[in-house]
Amino acid sequence: MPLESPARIAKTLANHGFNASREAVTLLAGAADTEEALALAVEAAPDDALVLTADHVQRVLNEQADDPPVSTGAAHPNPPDSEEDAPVETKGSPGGDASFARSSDPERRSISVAGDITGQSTGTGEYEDFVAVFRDRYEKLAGQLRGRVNHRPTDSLQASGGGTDAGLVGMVNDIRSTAGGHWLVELEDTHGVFPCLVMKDKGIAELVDELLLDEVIAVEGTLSDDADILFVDSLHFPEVPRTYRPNTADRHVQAALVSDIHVGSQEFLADAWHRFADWLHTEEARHVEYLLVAGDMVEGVGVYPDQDEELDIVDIYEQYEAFSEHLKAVPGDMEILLIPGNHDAVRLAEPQPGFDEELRNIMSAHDARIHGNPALVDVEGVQILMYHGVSLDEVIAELPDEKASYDQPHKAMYQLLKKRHVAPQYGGHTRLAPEEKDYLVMEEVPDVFHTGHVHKLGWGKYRRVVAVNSGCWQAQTDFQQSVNIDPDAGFAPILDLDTLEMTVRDFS
Ligand code: D5M
Ligand code: FE
Ligand code: ZN
Repeated sequence: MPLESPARIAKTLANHGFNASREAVTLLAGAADTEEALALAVEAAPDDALVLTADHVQRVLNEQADDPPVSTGAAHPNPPDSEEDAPVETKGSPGGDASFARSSDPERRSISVAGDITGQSTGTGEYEDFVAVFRDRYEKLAGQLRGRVNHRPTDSLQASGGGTDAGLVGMVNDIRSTAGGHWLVELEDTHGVFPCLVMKDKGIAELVDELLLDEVIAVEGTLSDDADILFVDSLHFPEVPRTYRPNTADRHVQAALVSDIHVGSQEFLADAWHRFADWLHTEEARHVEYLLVAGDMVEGVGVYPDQDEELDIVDIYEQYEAFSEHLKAVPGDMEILLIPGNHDAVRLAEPQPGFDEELRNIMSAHDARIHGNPALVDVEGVQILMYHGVSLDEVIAELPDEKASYDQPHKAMYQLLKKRHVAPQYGGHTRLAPEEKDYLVMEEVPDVFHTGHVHKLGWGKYRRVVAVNSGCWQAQTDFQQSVNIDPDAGFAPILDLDTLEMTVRDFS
């Protein structure tokens, strides 16, 4: 049955607990994108509404008509998300001009951070801590999903009886293909596990491609005759609500979002970095008042096998001293915020705390703010989720190319937004530090999601949330050459905080 059929629309609405007026169903059936209109109408309807009226639907359709299509960056002269790999629009002009002041009086600036592990770590590495962190993840993400399905705990499903409709919210424990080519997804909640079968000929089978272990999803379907397996009809991710409207700053002000500087590596591009720093001193950059760095300040030591052969500075402290010198080239009247990455001298397991006292003292240039990875940074009202991005390697390895690839790193970021977790799958590339709570859950929808790590530049919008992966300042390493990673080095993404438009400056 096509989604546009009135019967299907009515059934979908009923699943969400709504009766619908005939006019509402007709309006939805006639919408340009019925699926989106239906989802929006359900989301926008008041919680206590029993009947979805034509009014509710009309309001949603009007809004849809007003909105530019998402994921294209609308008025952007050089559309992000385009398939071409020439995302850059402007060359930064060379040369410095120190004869002007930054646009604004520092009194108007505001920056604060939430969700930072720094100084809060309680984990002892014991088994109980793993139990606690996964329980917290489940509780938080299940809380986001519960309203959407009529769910039961795993241990009471069998009692509902064979053949009945049932729903379940659980953490993905196992994904297997069956001999017949279907998918068996085992979901776990705080009561136990339950097998869920996704038939290969169902439209939702392609969603199984997007699943990662340890993420939390909801499913609905019908129980088998013995009530020991659930045949899945629908599958839901925690998601960014389609109705989400990002926050913006009250004035024209910009932030440079960079990462992966890798000072200390022979491939660190000092010249490109200094062209960037010089540009920041020019009039053209007078609105760029914030510099956010999403990890890998330095190359580090012993991060990867044979890395020492490519080191320019072999001592880790000297690397940070050199980084601090390069940071001094940036104007002192900017606000600077740093979080660590996997090359930095903090624990590798996530969440990573900010640099310790000794390193802070070395990096004291310009009083940079130092936080953990991830960190939710509020810059003049805009919520910027900074995360270094090690899990992107995992998402790219596990998901099909069109959903996540090194050439379009922002699409891998969309998957994390959809799952509302920065590093869902535990045990591969991503190391998880057991803590009392899961700092890696996106409890709030960010307005901007800023990552690095994969050394590729890419940006786009996912349901109006800006996702930016910022490239790097390090030329291709031998390892990257051996696996054909061609890094985007020497670019600075600049974000307008009042409009959330992006411009990328080329200093390569
Ligand atoms: O990693 C930059 C990118 O390159 C990221 O996608 C991981 C990958 N990379 C780089 N070196 C290695 C080695 N030796 N093994 C596996 N993957 C690697 P970054 O950690 O930011 O330098
Ligand atoms: Fe890096
Ligand atoms: Zn990295």
